[in-house]
Amino acid sequence: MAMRPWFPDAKFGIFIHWGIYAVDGVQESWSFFEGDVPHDTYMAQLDGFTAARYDPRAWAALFTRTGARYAVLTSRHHDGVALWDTAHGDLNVVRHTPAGRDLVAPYAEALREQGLKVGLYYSHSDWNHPDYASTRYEGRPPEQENNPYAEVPKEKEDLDAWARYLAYRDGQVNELTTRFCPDLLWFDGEWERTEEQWEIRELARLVRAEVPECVLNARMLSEGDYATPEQGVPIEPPPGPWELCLTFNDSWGFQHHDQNYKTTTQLIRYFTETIGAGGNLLLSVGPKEDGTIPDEQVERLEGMGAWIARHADA
Ligand code: FUL
Repeated sequence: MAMRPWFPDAKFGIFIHWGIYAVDGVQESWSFFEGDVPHDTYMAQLDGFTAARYDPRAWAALFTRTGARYAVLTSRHHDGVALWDTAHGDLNVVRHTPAGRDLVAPYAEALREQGLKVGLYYSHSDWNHPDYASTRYEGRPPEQENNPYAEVPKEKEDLDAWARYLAYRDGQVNELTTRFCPDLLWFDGEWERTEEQWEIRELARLVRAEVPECVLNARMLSEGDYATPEQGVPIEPPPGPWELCLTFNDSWGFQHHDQNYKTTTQLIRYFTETIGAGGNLLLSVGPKEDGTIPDEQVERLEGMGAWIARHADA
């Protein structure tokens, strides 16, 4: 499929890692998966997620001032907590957090009002879903004990559970496409199964039937439109369209203890190096649980925006 023309020219997008992990400021999903935080403690963050000062119009205005042309919000990370009132599965912020409302629709509306393209991140994998056997399947070879990137072999899969899981995932993706009409879907978590197990072709068909113009990242495997290197400009840029995703500090989401911020100048250098090599930069903000973006990130975005505005016509 031909790449949508807006994407390779977009140059700058904002990633938004927002979820219950912002409550305690722990790593998104991985903190419980890797045992840094007990599962109960991680899930107890549901009670502290308020979205009390969530103002997506202010987000969109900020992103526009920075020169960004699109944003990508984590609608559901590997922890399985959906930010919208999904009818598939029980785990979402509407039912289980004080936020108590759909956070995706106002985001999509606010971005569109300001002419920004609407991207949604969605993880194929859900480490909290009862039908999702994570990589910790029984009989796993010892050398793969701590390797989250290992694929689950076909013979280890409970096929009924897997069919239910895929129906759940497809149901959620269908809600995302029909309700929010994303311009871009940023899939993730694909490394845990094969393309065939994920039924990627069928999923792409489902997406394309609703939003034929939607750009898909390469974590949709062979159906993806562009490559997604992380955290550094590749020495050899990928052959087709690509996008570098990058953190301000060392965290995708909000982690108050992480003050290892790149300077505005360093971020501008990432930006120029990326676009000079033909990619887009997708820089990840980590809003707090109340929906406000940390000052350190706002300041840097404003600084980048001023630089981009000065050089836009150069
Ligand atoms: C990865 C995820 O596992 C990280 O948590 C983060 O969302 C990054 C952008 O993609 O695959």
